[in-house]
Formats: sequence, C-alpha cells, structure tokens
Amino acid sequence: MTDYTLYYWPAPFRGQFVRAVLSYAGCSWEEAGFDATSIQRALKPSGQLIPHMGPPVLTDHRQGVHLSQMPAILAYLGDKYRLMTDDPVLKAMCHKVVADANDVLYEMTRYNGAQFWTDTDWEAFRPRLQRWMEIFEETGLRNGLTAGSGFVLGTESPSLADLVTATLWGTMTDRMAPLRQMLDTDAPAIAGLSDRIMALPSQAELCKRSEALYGDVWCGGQIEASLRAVL
Ligand SMILES: N[C@@H](CCC(=O)N[C@@H](CS)C(=O)NCC(=O)O)C(=O)O
Repeated sequence: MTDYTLYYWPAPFRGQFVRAVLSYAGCSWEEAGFDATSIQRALKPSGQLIPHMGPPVLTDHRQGVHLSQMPAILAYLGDKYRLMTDDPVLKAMCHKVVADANDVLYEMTRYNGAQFWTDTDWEAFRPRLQRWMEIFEETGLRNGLTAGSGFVLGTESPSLADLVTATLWGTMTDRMAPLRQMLDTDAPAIAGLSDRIMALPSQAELCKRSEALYGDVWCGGQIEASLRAVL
C-alpha cells in the first residue's frame, strides 16, 4: 500500500511543497491526477474527502485521514517526520516561513489567478517581490543561516523551512529564469540555500521527474501566460 495520495494539479506549484517533503521523508505516494483533483474540488463540501476550496489535499492511508490547506499539511508532515524542533519559538518560526511562502504564491498568482499580470501591474509589484526575497534573507540571517549553524533555515539536516524555502525560490526561479538575477542580488544566502537543498538526491530526483511530467509549467494556466509575458 502506498503511504499517501496527493490530490493536486499537474504543476510544481502549491502541491510541490507537499511532494518535496514526502520525497525528502522517503514516503511513497500516488498522484490522484487532474480529473480526480477536479472532481474533488467541485463536490459539495459534504461529499468531499475533507471540505476544501482548492487543492492540495493529502490522504494519509495509514492514519486514515485527509488534510487540506498547504500549511496545515506541511505542519502535519513536519511533525510526523521530525523536520522541526520541539522548541515552540523555532517551530513558530518554521510555520512563519511556510505561511510567508504561501503568501508569495498567492501574490505571484495575483490572488490565486483572480487577475492577470499587465506590464504596469508587474512593475508596481516588483519592489514587493524584492521585499519578499529580503524578508526570507533576513529571516535566514537572524537564524544563523550564514553562520553555518542555522536553527530554522540552513539547519544541519534540512528542516521543513529549508525544504519550503528551496521549493519556493528554487522552483520559481528555475521556471521563471529572469527572476534568478533578482534572487541572487536581493537574497544571496537564500539563493545558495535553495541550490544546496535542490541538489539533495531526493529533491533533484523530484525536480527531474516534475520537469519530465509537467515541462516548464510553474503555476499554469492564463496567470502563468500573463506572468511570462510581463517577464
Ligand atoms: N489556502 C489554500 C489555497 C488552495 C488553492 O488556492 N489552490 C489552488 C491551486 S494552487 C486551486 O486550485 N484553487 C482552486 C480554487 O480556489 O477554486 C492552500 O494553501 O492550500
């Protein structure tokens, strides 16, 4: 029996964070696929595996539970596979990084695809993306990332925050190459951390598999087309 089933779109976007953690933890999972994800999303809440607005949804077969909301899924997996310390402050810091990452996804897709990018809107947003990069950088610096002894980011064995940070910035700048220069300038330590984590065998394998399955798609759809056009 496979450990998990993931309901998510064929794209390395919000669900990719769940895939990254499952891969790192050495878990087996099945992708439910586009149709099953679509059907789940469209069902009345009373008929859904877990009431939700949008995927990812993760089924843990051994525990017999279904989870939704990316940060909640990652909190569960982070605890289960000990990817966070028990220290409440450091744990909260880890959850902050996950929530920041989810906010970045939200903003990059203009509120989950509610609007499309125009040149004017992108130029107005650029400083905000730079600020997000600086926020990650500063969070890393304050938590020992460049001192070689990180306790939230850059930890000795990768933490949930490390995996999430690398999945966010590594995948985004890999798929949207013009943004890599910005990351190198505004968040050099985070760029280095992302490269290191993405080079881990589990993450490199996931990345390769995702590229083979999804091509150069990132968030997908018309929002991605509008993003590529402004970049
Ligand atoms: N807050 C939710 C957002 C979920 C979400 O917006 N999922 C997107 C895909 S990344 C979706 O397909 N949403 C469909 C919808 O909102 O109708 C989370 O963090 O999991």
